[in-house]
Amino acid sequence: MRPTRPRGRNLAALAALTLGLALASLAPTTATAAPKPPVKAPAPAVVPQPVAQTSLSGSGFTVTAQTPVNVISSGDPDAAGVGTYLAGLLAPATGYTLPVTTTSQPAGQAIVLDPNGPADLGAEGYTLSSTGTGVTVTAHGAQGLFRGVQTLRQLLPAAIESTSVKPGPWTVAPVQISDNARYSYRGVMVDVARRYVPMPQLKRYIDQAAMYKINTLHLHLTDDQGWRIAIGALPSLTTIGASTQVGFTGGTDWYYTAAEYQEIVAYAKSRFMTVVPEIDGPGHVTSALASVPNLNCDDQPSALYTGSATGISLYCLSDSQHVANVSDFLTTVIDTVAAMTPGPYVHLGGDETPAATPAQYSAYVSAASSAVTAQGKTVMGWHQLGQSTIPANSIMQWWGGDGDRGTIGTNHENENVHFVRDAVQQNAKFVMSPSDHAYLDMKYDSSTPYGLDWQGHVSLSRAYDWDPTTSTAKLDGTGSLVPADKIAGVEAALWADRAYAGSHRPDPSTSQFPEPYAYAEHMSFPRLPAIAEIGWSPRSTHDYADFSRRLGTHGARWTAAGIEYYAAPDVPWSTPPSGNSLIGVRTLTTGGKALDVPGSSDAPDTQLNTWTAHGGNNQKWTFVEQPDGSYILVNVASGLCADVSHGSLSAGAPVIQWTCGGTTNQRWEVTPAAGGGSTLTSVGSGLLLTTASTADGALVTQQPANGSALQRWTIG
Ligand code: TNX
Repeated sequence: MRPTRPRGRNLAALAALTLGLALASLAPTTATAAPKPPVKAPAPAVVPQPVAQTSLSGSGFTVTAQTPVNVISSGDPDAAGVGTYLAGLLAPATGYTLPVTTTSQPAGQAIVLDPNGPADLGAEGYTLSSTGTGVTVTAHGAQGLFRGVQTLRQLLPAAIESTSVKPGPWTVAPVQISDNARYSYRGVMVDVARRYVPMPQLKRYIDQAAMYKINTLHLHLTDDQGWRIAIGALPSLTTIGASTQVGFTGGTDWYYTAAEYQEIVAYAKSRFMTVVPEIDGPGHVTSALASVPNLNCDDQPSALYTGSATGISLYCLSDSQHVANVSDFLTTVIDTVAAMTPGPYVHLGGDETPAATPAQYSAYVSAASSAVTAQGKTVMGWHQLGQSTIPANSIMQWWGGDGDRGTIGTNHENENVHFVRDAVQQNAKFVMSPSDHAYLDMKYDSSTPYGLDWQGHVSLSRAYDWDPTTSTAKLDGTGSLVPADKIAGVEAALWADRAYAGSHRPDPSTSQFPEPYAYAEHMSFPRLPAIAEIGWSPRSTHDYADFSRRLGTHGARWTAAGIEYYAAPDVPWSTPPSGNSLIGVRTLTTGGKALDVPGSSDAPDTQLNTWTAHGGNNQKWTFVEQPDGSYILVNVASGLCADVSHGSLSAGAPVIQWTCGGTTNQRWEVTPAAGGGSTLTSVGSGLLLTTASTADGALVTQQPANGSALQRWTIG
């Protein structure tokens, strides 16, 4: 027997887990059991975990088409907007248009949003009370109401996240909650430079992050591979600098116009999220060097860059004329960006500049930071920025990991440790993004189809298993470089150096570009909620077993919302598998020929065919049910998954085997077919698994439904 691979084991464990859950729900109850005590409803599964929560008796409050949303009058003009937002949130699944009114006299049987709570709730704290007679969220201002509304939505059934009308009933679990944020900065960074993210997808991601009380959106707007923000006085930055991204050239609209950027800022603000724009430098600047010749020492434009390397570029800072050029350039850019950014921060990057001398690096920091402070903004930067003089109150972003921590206090402390010490000496504050826990671009495990692994694999438990107060401490947790009172908060970072991989790369022969941002959802869910909980919840509630139990109920929410999450194998996902008998090892035959990996090949990208059925492992497929009820098909011989090549949406695209990732081009809906057998429809394309003929070696592709026997499979 060939050894089982880790990937195979994971999937087998997942299959066993989902099957186990299905069987448990079918287990008979014993007739002789003693009378049971009254069953208390399970504690609501809120993520991030609230500070204090008590389940109440009773059946809770049921929202109906007549339930009013009463916003209590206050001096805060944004409070009514939270009421409207809540009604909008509940509308798609309930089909209700709840009346929103501002009033000093709430009705009974209402959802009441009261922004007149005590000042000691702070900007984000709230209390929530849900009983049979209504739900009341109380806060000190609109922002706290908004955070409380995120909790309220999690007290409703998972189907509330559905984008189409569902039957209900819409009952809010009976509970008393008192809650507040541990840290005031809880961010997520999106690398729109390596991969441009179109507006609708960025807004969708903002909504997803807001659900977990993330309050800061850091946009990594510039890097070697692309410049994504229009600067009116420097049009070449977008005509030239925005024309590339990793793996692609020729873009004409891969950037945000000033109006679009302001639209993002406004959208984020409506979700009580602050935008932090990052203009990275003095490295990560090829897109600028290609657009503005006098930033180069020879005054010639650099070539554009579409690869995935880092540490490859530097502004010319080696003579006073070029320092002046860079300074003028940065002043123009930062003035423009700051004027469009209501939030207090501009992020100056500062990472990965192997070629910079200390003097060159300082020249950059000095020019860039004076431009920021001249606009009344606060400097943020990656922790390397601390090596230079930084303005008072700057915020440094720590991205080191255990490798750096291991050198603290030894006689070979590394430069990351030095830079942090330098910044602390300058009284800087810190946002913690330890790359071995909070980097959403790290693979979960070896089967993750995208991402990097320079910090190893970051499973869900690793994403959860850290604390900001020790993330710059020695490995034994003592001697934190950053004092606890200098920690502003946490940030998850969704870099996009490898946002495409293998079959997930859009098919260049079609116009299907860009593909939906499956990368963001697969890498962020479930890890972003883990980072969000670290930023919001008290350390005393930190408990992975409890977190994963609560989070397990969110899979059904994400499925309802259409979020393509990664079903981490150690989470008890409650989305019940349908109990469908297909789970397990199966064969697929049509006309006596079986779906087959030719030659028992181990190689990814091998096109599947059909061959006389012989019972070999290369004709056996493990069906693993997915949260949406579809299946992935894992070949027993190769451990690879049946996959529509390149995620193609075109008829005739080959069906190949590829590393399992659970993305939509690997999910198949099984439907009984008229005329016998079942069709397998690709969730990604809507086209059917089809063999070319009944001859041995006939190739398998996706095709539109045509009723042919070559699309009707017997699942044995
Ligand atoms: C390092 S950590 C970078 C980014 C890459 C990332 C990939 C840091 C501030 N810079 O340029 O995208 O690793 O994981």
